Amino acid sequence: MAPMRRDDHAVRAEHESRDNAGEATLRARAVWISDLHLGTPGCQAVALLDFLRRVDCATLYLVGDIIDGWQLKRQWYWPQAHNDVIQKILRKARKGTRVVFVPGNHDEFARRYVEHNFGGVDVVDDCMHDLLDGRRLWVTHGDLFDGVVKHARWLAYLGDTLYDWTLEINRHFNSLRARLGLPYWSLSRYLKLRVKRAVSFISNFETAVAREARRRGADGVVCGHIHHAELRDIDGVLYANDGDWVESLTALVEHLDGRLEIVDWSLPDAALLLAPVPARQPEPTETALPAPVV
Ligand SMILES: [Mn+2]
Repeated sequence: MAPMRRDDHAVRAEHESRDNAGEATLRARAVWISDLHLGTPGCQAVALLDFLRRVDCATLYLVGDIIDGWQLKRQWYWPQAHNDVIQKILRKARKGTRVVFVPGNHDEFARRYVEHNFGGVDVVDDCMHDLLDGRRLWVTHGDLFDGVVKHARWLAYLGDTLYDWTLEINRHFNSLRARLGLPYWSLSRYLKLRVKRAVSFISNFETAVAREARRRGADGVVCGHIHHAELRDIDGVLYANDGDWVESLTALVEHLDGRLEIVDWSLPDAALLLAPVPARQPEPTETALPAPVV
Protein backbone atom coordinates (compact mmCIF):
# COMPACT_ATOMS: atom_id res chain seq x y z
CA MET A 1 0.00 0.00 0.00
CA ALA A 2 1.29 3.38 -0.97
CA PRO A 3 0.72 5.24 2.35
CA MET A 4 2.62 2.49 4.20
CA ARG A 5 5.55 2.92 1.87
CA ARG A 6 5.62 6.65 2.42
CA ASP A 7 5.70 6.04 6.18
CA ASP A 8 8.59 3.66 5.75
CA HIS A 9 10.53 6.24 3.78
CA ALA A 10 9.79 8.92 6.34
CA VAL A 11 11.01 6.70 9.17
CA ARG A 12 14.12 5.78 7.26
CA ALA A 13 14.91 9.38 6.40
CA GLU A 14 14.58 10.29 10.05
CA HIS A 15 16.96 7.50 11.06
CA GLU A 16 19.49 8.55 8.45
CA SER A 17 19.51 12.16 9.45
CA ARG A 18 19.99 11.12 13.04
CA ASP A 19 22.87 8.86 11.99
CA ASN A 20 24.53 11.66 10.10
CA ALA A 21 24.25 14.09 12.96
CA GLY A 22 28.02 14.43 13.08
CA GLU A 23 28.75 11.87 15.76
CA ALA A 24 32.37 10.80 16.03
CA THR A 25 33.00 7.69 14.02
CA LEU A 26 35.61 4.99 14.14
CA ARG A 27 36.91 4.45 10.62
CA ALA A 28 38.44 1.06 9.99
CA ARG A 29 39.59 -1.22 7.20
CA ALA A 30 37.65 -4.13 8.63
CA VAL A 31 35.45 -5.03 11.57
CA TRP A 32 34.57 -8.53 12.74
CA ILE A 33 31.61 -9.24 15.00
CA SER A 34 30.03 -12.56 15.89
CA ASP A 35 27.75 -14.31 18.31
CA LEU A 36 25.15 -11.55 18.37
CA HIS A 37 22.45 -14.16 19.03
CA LEU A 38 19.68 -11.94 17.67
CA GLY A 39 16.36 -13.51 18.58
CA THR A 40 17.34 -14.20 22.18
CA PRO A 41 16.80 -11.99 25.24
CA GLY A 42 20.54 -12.23 25.92
CA CYS A 43 21.50 -10.24 22.82
CA GLN A 44 22.75 -6.77 23.78
CA ALA A 45 21.13 -5.19 20.73
CA VAL A 46 21.09 -1.61 22.01
CA ALA A 47 24.83 -1.57 22.71
CA LEU A 48 25.41 -3.26 19.37
CA LEU A 49 23.33 -0.63 17.57
CA ASP A 50 25.40 2.07 19.24
CA PHE A 51 28.60 0.37 18.11
CA LEU A 52 27.36 -0.11 14.53
CA ARG A 53 26.27 3.50 14.37
CA ARG A 54 29.70 4.73 15.43
CA VAL A 55 31.81 2.53 13.21
CA ASP A 56 32.49 2.96 9.52
CA CYS A 57 34.46 0.21 7.83
CA ALA A 58 35.34 -0.96 4.33
CA THR A 59 34.49 -4.57 5.18
CA LEU A 60 32.18 -5.85 7.90
CA TYR A 61 32.48 -9.54 8.70
CA LEU A 62 29.59 -11.24 10.47
CA VAL A 63 31.35 -14.26 11.89
CA GLY A 64 28.40 -16.50 12.74
CA ASP A 65 25.66 -16.94 15.33
CA ILE A 66 24.21 -13.65 14.13
CA ILE A 67 20.58 -14.81 14.25
CA ASP A 68 19.88 -17.55 16.75
CA GLY A 69 17.72 -19.92 14.72
CA TRP A 70 17.83 -22.56 17.47
CA GLN A 71 16.21 -20.26 20.01
CA LEU A 72 13.72 -18.78 17.55
CA LYS A 73 12.50 -22.26 16.72
CA ARG A 74 11.78 -22.86 20.38
CA GLN A 75 10.26 -19.47 21.12
CA TRP A 76 9.72 -16.40 18.96
CA TYR A 77 11.55 -13.39 20.36
CA TRP A 78 12.14 -10.48 18.01
CA PRO A 79 11.98 -6.98 19.51
CA GLN A 80 12.36 -3.81 17.46
CA ALA A 81 16.01 -3.34 18.43
CA HIS A 82 16.87 -6.66 16.79
CA ASN A 83 15.15 -5.51 13.62
CA ASP A 84 17.13 -2.27 13.81
CA VAL A 85 20.40 -4.22 13.94
CA ILE A 86 19.51 -6.05 10.72
CA GLN A 87 18.39 -2.78 9.09
CA LYS A 88 21.60 -1.07 10.18
CA ILE A 89 23.72 -3.81 8.64
CA LEU A 90 21.76 -3.81 5.38
CA ARG A 91 22.06 -0.05 5.24
CA LYS A 92 25.83 -0.30 5.58
CA ALA A 93 25.81 -2.73 2.65
CA ARG A 94 23.75 -0.24 0.60
CA LYS A 95 26.14 2.56 1.48
CA GLY A 96 29.17 0.71 0.15
CA THR A 97 30.42 -1.40 3.03
CA ARG A 98 31.31 -4.90 1.88
CA VAL A 99 29.36 -7.15 4.24
CA VAL A 100 30.41 -10.79 4.50
CA PHE A 101 28.35 -13.29 6.49
CA VAL A 102 30.02 -16.50 7.65
CA PRO A 103 27.22 -18.57 9.25
CA GLY A 104 27.77 -20.30 12.57
CA ASN A 105 26.07 -23.24 14.20
CA HIS A 106 23.13 -21.23 15.60
CA ASP A 107 22.39 -19.80 12.15
CA GLU A 108 23.35 -22.89 10.19
CA PHE A 109 20.09 -22.45 8.21
CA ALA A 110 22.03 -19.77 6.28
CA ARG A 111 24.62 -22.32 5.17
CA ARG A 112 22.16 -23.37 2.48
CA TYR A 113 22.69 -19.95 0.90
CA VAL A 114 26.45 -20.03 0.81
CA GLU A 115 27.91 -18.37 -2.28
CA HIS A 116 24.78 -16.22 -2.63
CA ASN A 117 24.30 -12.51 -2.08
CA PHE A 118 21.29 -11.13 -0.21
CA GLY A 119 20.69 -7.40 -0.15
CA GLY A 120 24.40 -6.77 -0.59
CA VAL A 121 25.46 -9.37 1.99
CA ASP A 122 27.79 -12.11 0.74
CA VAL A 123 27.14 -15.46 2.42
CA VAL A 124 30.21 -17.71 2.52
CA ASP A 125 31.27 -20.81 4.44
CA ASP A 126 34.57 -19.21 5.33
CA CYS A 127 36.93 -16.77 3.65
CA MET A 128 40.34 -15.12 3.67
CA HIS A 129 40.98 -11.53 4.69
CA ASP A 130 44.07 -9.71 3.48
CA LEU A 131 45.49 -7.44 6.14
CA LEU A 132 47.09 -4.14 5.16
CA ASP A 133 50.53 -5.61 5.95
CA GLY A 134 49.94 -8.48 3.53
CA ARG A 135 49.18 -11.22 6.05
CA ARG A 136 46.16 -13.40 5.36
CA LEU A 137 43.59 -14.30 7.97
CA TRP A 138 41.26 -17.25 7.67
CA VAL A 139 37.75 -16.24 8.81
CA THR A 140 35.56 -19.01 10.22
CA HIS A 141 32.94 -19.22 12.97
CA GLY A 142 34.75 -22.00 14.83
CA ASP A 143 32.11 -24.64 15.48
CA LEU A 144 34.12 -26.96 13.22
CA PHE A 145 36.21 -27.51 16.31
CA ASP A 146 33.32 -28.49 18.54
CA GLY A 147 34.79 -31.92 18.91
CA VAL A 148 37.42 -30.20 21.00
CA VAL A 149 35.10 -28.14 23.16
CA LYS A 150 31.95 -30.26 23.24
CA HIS A 151 32.14 -31.01 26.94
CA ALA A 152 33.42 -27.65 28.04
CA ARG A 153 30.18 -26.04 29.12
CA TRP A 154 28.63 -28.55 31.49
CA LEU A 155 31.99 -29.26 33.00
CA ALA A 156 32.49 -25.60 33.66
CA TYR A 157 29.22 -25.56 35.62
CA LEU A 158 30.75 -28.12 37.92
CA GLY A 159 32.73 -25.23 39.35
CA ASP A 160 32.37 -24.06 42.90
CA THR A 161 29.12 -25.28 44.40
CA LEU A 162 28.97 -28.67 42.82
CA TYR A 163 32.56 -29.28 43.72
CA ASP A 164 31.71 -28.79 47.40
CA TRP A 165 28.84 -31.22 47.00
CA THR A 166 31.08 -33.82 45.44
CA LEU A 167 33.34 -33.69 48.49
CA GLU A 168 30.33 -34.50 50.63
CA ILE A 169 29.06 -37.20 48.28
CA ASN A 170 32.55 -38.58 48.09
CA ARG A 171 32.61 -39.13 51.83
CA HIS A 172 29.35 -41.12 51.83
CA PHE A 173 30.30 -42.89 48.64
CA ASN A 174 33.55 -44.12 50.10
CA SER A 175 32.12 -45.22 53.42
CA LEU A 176 29.74 -47.36 51.36
CA ARG A 177 32.62 -48.69 49.30
CA ALA A 178 34.54 -49.51 52.47
CA ARG A 179 31.55 -51.44 53.82
CA LEU A 180 31.45 -53.40 50.58
CA GLY A 181 35.14 -54.10 50.92
CA LEU A 182 36.09 -51.90 47.97
CA PRO A 183 39.17 -49.65 47.96
CA TYR A 184 38.96 -45.87 48.25
CA TRP A 185 38.19 -44.06 45.00
CA SER A 186 38.04 -40.29 44.97
CA LEU A 187 34.98 -39.01 43.15
CA SER A 188 35.95 -35.42 43.88
CA ARG A 189 39.42 -35.91 42.50
CA TYR A 190 37.96 -37.52 39.41
CA LEU A 191 35.59 -34.59 38.87
CA LYS A 192 38.22 -32.01 39.66
CA LEU A 193 40.37 -33.49 36.93
CA ARG A 194 37.48 -33.20 34.53
CA VAL A 195 36.88 -29.55 35.46
CA LYS A 196 40.54 -28.77 35.07
CA ARG A 197 40.28 -30.31 31.65
CA ALA A 198 37.28 -28.04 30.91
CA VAL A 199 39.43 -24.99 31.51
CA SER A 200 42.01 -26.34 29.12
CA PHE A 201 39.28 -26.93 26.53
CA ILE A 202 39.34 -23.24 25.67
CA SER A 203 43.05 -23.34 25.01
CA ASN A 204 42.61 -26.61 23.12
CA PHE A 205 40.05 -24.89 20.91
CA GLU A 206 42.38 -21.97 20.28
CA THR A 207 45.29 -24.24 19.45
CA ALA A 208 43.18 -26.40 17.13
CA VAL A 209 41.82 -23.38 15.23
CA ALA A 210 45.29 -21.84 14.89
CA ARG A 211 46.73 -25.12 13.65
CA GLU A 212 44.01 -25.45 11.01
CA ALA A 213 44.65 -21.86 9.87
CA ARG A 214 48.30 -22.69 9.33
CA ARG A 215 47.38 -25.88 7.46
CA ARG A 216 45.30 -23.70 5.12
CA GLY A 217 48.27 -21.49 4.41
CA ALA A 218 46.98 -18.51 6.41
CA ASP A 219 49.02 -16.34 8.76
CA GLY A 220 46.20 -16.21 11.28
CA VAL A 221 42.57 -16.85 11.98
CA VAL A 222 39.53 -14.86 13.06
CA CYS A 223 36.75 -16.79 14.74
CA GLY A 224 34.05 -16.49 17.38
CA HIS A 225 31.87 -19.23 18.84
CA ILE A 226 33.36 -19.59 22.34
CA HIS A 227 32.39 -16.05 23.45
CA HIS A 228 35.89 -15.31 24.57
CA ALA A 229 37.64 -12.42 22.83
CA GLU A 230 41.33 -12.90 22.30
CA LEU A 231 44.16 -11.60 20.15
CA ARG A 232 47.44 -13.40 20.49
CA ASP A 233 50.10 -15.45 18.82
CA ILE A 234 49.83 -19.23 18.99
CA ASP A 235 52.94 -20.97 17.68
CA GLY A 236 53.52 -18.28 15.07
CA VAL A 237 49.85 -18.08 14.03
CA LEU A 238 47.77 -15.03 14.88
CA TYR A 239 44.72 -16.17 16.79
CA ALA A 240 41.91 -13.60 16.91
CA ASN A 241 38.52 -14.19 18.48
CA ASP A 242 36.07 -11.30 18.18
CA GLY A 243 34.10 -12.35 21.29
CA ASP A 244 30.34 -11.82 21.42
CA TRP A 245 27.44 -9.41 21.98
CA VAL A 246 25.75 -11.38 24.72
CA GLU A 247 28.20 -10.93 27.57
CA SER A 248 31.39 -9.23 26.54
CA LEU A 249 30.35 -6.68 23.82
CA THR A 250 33.53 -7.00 21.81
CA ALA A 251 34.59 -6.64 18.19
CA LEU A 252 37.82 -7.12 16.32
CA VAL A 253 38.95 -4.07 14.36
CA GLU A 254 41.63 -3.59 11.71
CA HIS A 255 42.38 0.10 11.88
CA LEU A 256 43.18 2.19 8.81
CA ASP A 257 46.91 1.87 9.64
CA GLY A 258 46.59 -1.92 9.72
CA ARG A 259 46.67 -2.26 13.50
CA LEU A 260 44.47 -5.02 14.88
CA GLU A 261 42.61 -4.42 18.10
CA ILE A 262 39.83 -5.91 20.19
CA VAL A 263 37.34 -3.18 20.95
CA ASP A 264 35.53 -3.71 24.24
CA TRP A 265 32.31 -1.70 23.93
CA SER A 266 31.49 -2.30 27.59
CA LEU A 267 34.39 -0.07 28.65
CA PRO A 268 33.91 3.69 28.89
CA ASP A 269 37.37 4.07 27.27
CA ALA A 270 35.95 2.60 24.08
CA ALA A 271 34.91 6.16 23.29
CA LEU A 272 38.60 7.13 23.07
CA LEU A 273 38.76 5.15 19.86
CA LEU A 274 36.20 7.44 18.37
CA ALA A 275 38.42 10.49 18.16
CA PRO A 276 37.83 11.56 14.56
CA VAL A 277 40.81 10.49 12.49
CA PRO A 278 42.13 13.35 10.33
CA ALA A 279 42.47 12.36 6.70
CA ARG A 280 46.17 13.02 6.05
CA GLN A 281 47.65 13.88 9.39
CA PRO A 282 49.47 11.77 11.92
CA GLU A 283 47.25 10.28 14.60
CA PRO A 284 47.14 12.15 17.90
CA THR A 285 50.00 11.14 20.16
CA GLU A 286 49.28 9.23 23.34
CA THR A 287 49.92 12.30 25.47
CA ALA A 288 46.80 13.78 23.95
CA LEU A 289 44.80 11.11 25.74
CA PRO A 290 43.88 11.52 29.39
CA ALA A 291 46.32 9.78 31.72
CA PRO A 292 44.93 6.46 32.91
CA VAL A 293 43.69 6.43 36.48
CA VAL A 294 45.54 3.70 38.34
MN1 LIG B 1 28.53 -20.78 17.80
